Amino acid sequence: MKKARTVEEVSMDPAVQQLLTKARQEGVETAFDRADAHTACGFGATGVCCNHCLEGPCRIAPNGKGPQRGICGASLDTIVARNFLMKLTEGAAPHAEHGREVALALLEAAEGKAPYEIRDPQKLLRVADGLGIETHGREVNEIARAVALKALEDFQQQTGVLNWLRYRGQKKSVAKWEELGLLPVNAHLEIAQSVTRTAMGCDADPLNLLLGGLRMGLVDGYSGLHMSTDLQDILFGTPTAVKAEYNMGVLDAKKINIAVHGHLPLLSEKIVTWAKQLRHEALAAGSEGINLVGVCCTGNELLMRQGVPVATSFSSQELVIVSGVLEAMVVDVQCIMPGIQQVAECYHTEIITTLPYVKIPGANHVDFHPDNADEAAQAIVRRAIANYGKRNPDKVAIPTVKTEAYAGFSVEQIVGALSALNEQNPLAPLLDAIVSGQIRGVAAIVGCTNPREQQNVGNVAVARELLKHNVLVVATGCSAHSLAKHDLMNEKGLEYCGEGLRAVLKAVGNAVGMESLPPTLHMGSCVDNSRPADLLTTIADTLDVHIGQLPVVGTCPETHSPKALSIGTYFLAHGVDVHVGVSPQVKGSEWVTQTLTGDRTDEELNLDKLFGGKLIYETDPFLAAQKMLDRIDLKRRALGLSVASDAPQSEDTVEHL
Ligand code: NFS
Ligand code: SF4
Repeated sequence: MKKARTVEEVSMDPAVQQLLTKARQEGVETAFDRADAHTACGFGATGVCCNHCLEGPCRIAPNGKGPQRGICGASLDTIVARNFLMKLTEGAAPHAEHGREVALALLEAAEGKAPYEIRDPQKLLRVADGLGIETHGREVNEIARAVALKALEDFQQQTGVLNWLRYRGQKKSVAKWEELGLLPVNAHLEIAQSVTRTAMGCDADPLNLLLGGLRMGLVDGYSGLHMSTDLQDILFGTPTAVKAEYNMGVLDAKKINIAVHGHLPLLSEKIVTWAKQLRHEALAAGSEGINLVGVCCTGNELLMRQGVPVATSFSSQELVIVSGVLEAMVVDVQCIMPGIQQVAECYHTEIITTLPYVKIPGANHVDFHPDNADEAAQAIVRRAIANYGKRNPDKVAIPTVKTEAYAGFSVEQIVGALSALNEQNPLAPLLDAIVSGQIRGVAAIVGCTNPREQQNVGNVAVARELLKHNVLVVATGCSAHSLAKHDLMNEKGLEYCGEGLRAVLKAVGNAVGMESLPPTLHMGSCVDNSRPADLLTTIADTLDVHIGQLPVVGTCPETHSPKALSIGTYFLAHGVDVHVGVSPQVKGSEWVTQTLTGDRTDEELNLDKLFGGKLIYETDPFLAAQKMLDRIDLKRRALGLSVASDAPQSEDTVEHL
């Protein structure tokens, strides 16, 4: 058995360190302990194990020893590419389901069957317009219904192209995908076809399988990210800048604490409402009120629109319970560790599942549908109130750690702030700064934390290094939690920024009455990766270039989730370079690896040649940042822009733009 890591080796977050120490003292096992106990299987870790039929599992040793084909004759490259496609499908499917769930809720709301209202009618009009829906002289609910039906078409139509791709895709990229025959028809059809092509005896061509992976990236991007964000903004409001608190110190021993965890804001928005309305019941139970805290991306959704504080990110989700003050953890879908139930059983916390397709043995279930949203939310809040009396004071220990951080940077908010500098042409100040080199490029830090990795270290180190070199950093998902907790979303983090970047952040901040914009801009949850994508589309269209020509990168230093891979693939399809700091499990095939990383020297196609962007796999955050800066400079040169004097001259070239 491997040696257990110390709490400092597990996380750089002092609150996580304190609670993990407490958990270990109380004999409570968490994901960090299980990560120490597990040894990764070398075959699985390199993608060479095939389990797609009952003849197998077949595994191919990449060192050439033993059988070199599966029993069916599948080659090493086929097996690795097929496994990779399966991962991308597992990433795209939950995001597409997210889009569909929200579309259904919008439809029911518009038809008066679900208790939601349209909080941003202006966005509704813009989205309807973009989708080619007539808005003139029509009622809000009538337009909302038409938008919802257009969204649902993207899960039903048998011919054509995803409506959301036609609407949100950059025209130049769409033309490229069309030329390659990659345009998805409907998300469900594509996902079913993807599962079919990975089934035994179907697609065996590694290149075709990887192209199938790109389709999954597009499905994730348009039926998952863009659709979810657009419809959620319509229903719950488009985020504006908000100051909120992060980390375990947001728990309140005097109040009834409810953690909302998962991804869909459909239920959690209602819990916000009912936590306020049932306050008198909480007071009657002897508490000082109800305190809602967020975990993972539900946390991000509520943070962005409601300023609800965030307790923690993915890898430390169980530790919120270890504080001993959590009356209930409500979960919907995605990134919910089944382990929360074992931890909850050591305290008084009730785990409440809410979707019929996401249950956990031992947890209680309150069935949620948009039409019973109010009843479900009330029932959940009342359960939490009832649990307050069961709290064991001997087990209560809340770390005092918390940080203030800004969030709420939707594209609308960013453009709004920029227009304080230039009302006629809001993007001009940003573009001028990029052209002059004051801002060297833009990076989106996305993705997760991972119990096998030292929590926050990769996310924070990559961010600091990029900031130092004047890269404007935006962030989403759990990586945004890492940055917020370590002062990269408040004024303190400005010390990490290079001079040029700091001057721009201050100038824009001053124009909107702040001392400065924060060093990194929180753009939301993982589905909100649509927001940086929209920003890039706007910038590229203004400059009349392809998104892939812009000096921009995406990076997920600490990911655990296939969703991060499918989001990354979406950006790769645009020609954006994407760094991943955790192995994407393709190393077993040199062919697959080099096709993705653009390192193949033969005349055949690779990602870089096809789209002008490639996968960068690098576990060391400093080297990763250096490689990203290198690519940023390469793209600056190709655009004829100045390059910082400290930039190394790369031997790399941009192949296909
Ligand atoms: Ni994204 Fe959000 Fe967090 Fe990772 Fe999971 S919560 S959808 S997958 S772990 S960022
Ligand atoms: Fe083995 Fe082929 Fe079956 Fe995979 S599909 S388990 S390689 S026989």
